Amino acid sequence: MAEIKKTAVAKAPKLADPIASSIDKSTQELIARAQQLGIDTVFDRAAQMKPCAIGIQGICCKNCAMGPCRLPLPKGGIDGEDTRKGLCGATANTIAARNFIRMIAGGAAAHSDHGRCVAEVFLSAARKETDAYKIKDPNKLLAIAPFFDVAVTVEVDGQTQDRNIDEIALEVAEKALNEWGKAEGELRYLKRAPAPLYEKWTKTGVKPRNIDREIVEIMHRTHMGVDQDYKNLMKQGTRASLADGWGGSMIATDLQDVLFGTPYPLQSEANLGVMKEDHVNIIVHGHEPVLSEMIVAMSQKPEIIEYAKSKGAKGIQLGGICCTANEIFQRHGVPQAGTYLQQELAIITGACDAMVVDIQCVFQNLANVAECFHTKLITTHPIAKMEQDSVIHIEFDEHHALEDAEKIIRMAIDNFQNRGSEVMIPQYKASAIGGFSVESIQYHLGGTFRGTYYTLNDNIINGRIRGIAGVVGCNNARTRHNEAHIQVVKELIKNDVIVLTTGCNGIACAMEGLLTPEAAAVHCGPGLAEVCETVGIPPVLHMGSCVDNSRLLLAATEVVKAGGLGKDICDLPLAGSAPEWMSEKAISIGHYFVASGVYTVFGLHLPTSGAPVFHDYLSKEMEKMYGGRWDLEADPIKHAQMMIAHIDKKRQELGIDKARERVLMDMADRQALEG
Ligand code: SF4
Ligand code: MSK
Repeated sequence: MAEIKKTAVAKAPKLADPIASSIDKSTQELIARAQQLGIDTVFDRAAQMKPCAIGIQGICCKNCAMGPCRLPLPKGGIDGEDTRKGLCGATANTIAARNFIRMIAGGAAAHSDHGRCVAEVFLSAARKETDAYKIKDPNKLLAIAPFFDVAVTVEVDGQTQDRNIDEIALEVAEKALNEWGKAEGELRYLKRAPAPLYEKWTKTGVKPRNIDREIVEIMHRTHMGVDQDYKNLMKQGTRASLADGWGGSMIATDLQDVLFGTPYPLQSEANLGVMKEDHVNIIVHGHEPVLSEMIVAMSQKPEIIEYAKSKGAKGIQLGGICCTANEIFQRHGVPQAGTYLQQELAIITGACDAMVVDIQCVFQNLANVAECFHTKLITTHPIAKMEQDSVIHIEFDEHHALEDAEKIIRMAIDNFQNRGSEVMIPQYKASAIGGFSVESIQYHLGGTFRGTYYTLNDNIINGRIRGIAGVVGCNNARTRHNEAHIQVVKELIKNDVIVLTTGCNGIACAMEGLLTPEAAAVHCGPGLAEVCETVGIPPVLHMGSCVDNSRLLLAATEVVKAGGLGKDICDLPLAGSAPEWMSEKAISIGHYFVASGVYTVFGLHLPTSGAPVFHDYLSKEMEKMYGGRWDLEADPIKHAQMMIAHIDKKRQELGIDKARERVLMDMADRQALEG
């Protein structure tokens, strides 16, 4: 039996209230369980440490050693001229804008470096340097090749013939990798956007040149004494965020689909109740499917399952946390064990035999929690290690990927016998359907015969579907876990707005049972319920991980192409949301949504409130340039209503508001008849 070791919380005894910390029962039970065992979790730490009141407003600058310079808003706000300045004279607007675009740089770097890693693995696969990775979806490869100017056919003796798929793969791989550092030109994928949007980017001078350059330039411009005009700083922020959404993230999504398969709907389950007491439980956490795909493949091998049985387990149960969960859920139906805020709790079940992490959103405190149990915590990425000695580092390399995966899984299996008696797996889980890629939505809603999103558009035009919302993003321990996610989504679908989800919102919706067709009858307005029932889809469509927000951009583009709803993304009855955001990646995503024409509402707070002029620039002026703008609302119902008001405004501008009134009248008539 593993001995429970206690981590130090003695000096800060204030503990989180489990019920006030999360709407999810499994989370509540495990927070209480951790407290019983004397193990601190993020929820307790949030109760013990308040955020900095100045930093939260975005007006603390530490970009040189004369600072940090802190520019708090005077009590009662600014009356007259804003005279606040740092030692160098930097205004609140400059400081907030520099901080904001540094967040974009951090987020864009994270997504894009993930994309680069996938592109490198893809290149290895194309060069046949590895047996582990193969092209699983040649059709997707053929679909993206033209964007890289790679021919898919060849003329032989006056006849057009299909080109060898390996040759195409090699050329696409080399050209895709070139997008990170090419010396001239612009990102190739920008041309996938609707033409008017591309024109806006041209006119405002924000087309990214290559991915890395835009991120580096942010670090230069925000260095002490360089760019000191918030508008010019934001111009670079826009460039870098577009390099993320229409660059690094989009390439990551596409190449992952080519290598691992484009998602199509499949069924699974979500929440910590997916862990099984009599199985070897392996939790995969982080972001890059390059690793988790190999773990999934290896865990299904008969000899590995036999090995688990030889150690007394009934089998191997995989579960995902964060975006790794989304990646293996959408392609393999591997259950989602939980969202970002549940990572420590998966170990506190006492039944986690190994937690395998790669990059992004991984708590360093996992190591302290794992030390209290038998759990092996395994880091796998060369850029993401932990200082604690208890953490095992097994560096994952595409050239021996399957061997690495086997080593990790055997280590977990061997560890099964070391479990203590303190196993407590909360018995909560929900069914969930995932796998709604742009292609599979087209198949479900549009039909392949038209090859467009025509049926979706038709239902928007006739008013059964009021509009589309992209609801995405993280959890944040400063707000009740999953509450805003679920309230925003429920309010939207109640009002006939179909929801596209990614990231931890997708997992939260899965845990709440919203990713099932049956949820439509319970939670949706009559129009959306009717469409979901007819087509057999959930009202909330799970479109993948954080890099897969690029799927949302392309889905919106497909809606534009299908016709009848304007000529650009900003014309659509569409809004974006991140109700519980926390990461720099969320800011990058939020900004590429805005710069692509999407009205985007964030929950909690934005690090702009201390610089009202800069805040207004984001929330008002941006719309004049790109058709999208930022907004902020912490109250989930008001948040959703603001999105609905925007959707209604767009319906009115499109002249389709009357159609919806008629549909609602029909439903009222029908209800009156039924009554
Ligand atoms: Fe202060 Fe200016 Fe240095 Fe920032 S760059 S810390 S505002 S002196
Ligand atoms: S994992 S970035 S907490 S969505 Fe992509 Fe979740 Fe946010 Fe990480």
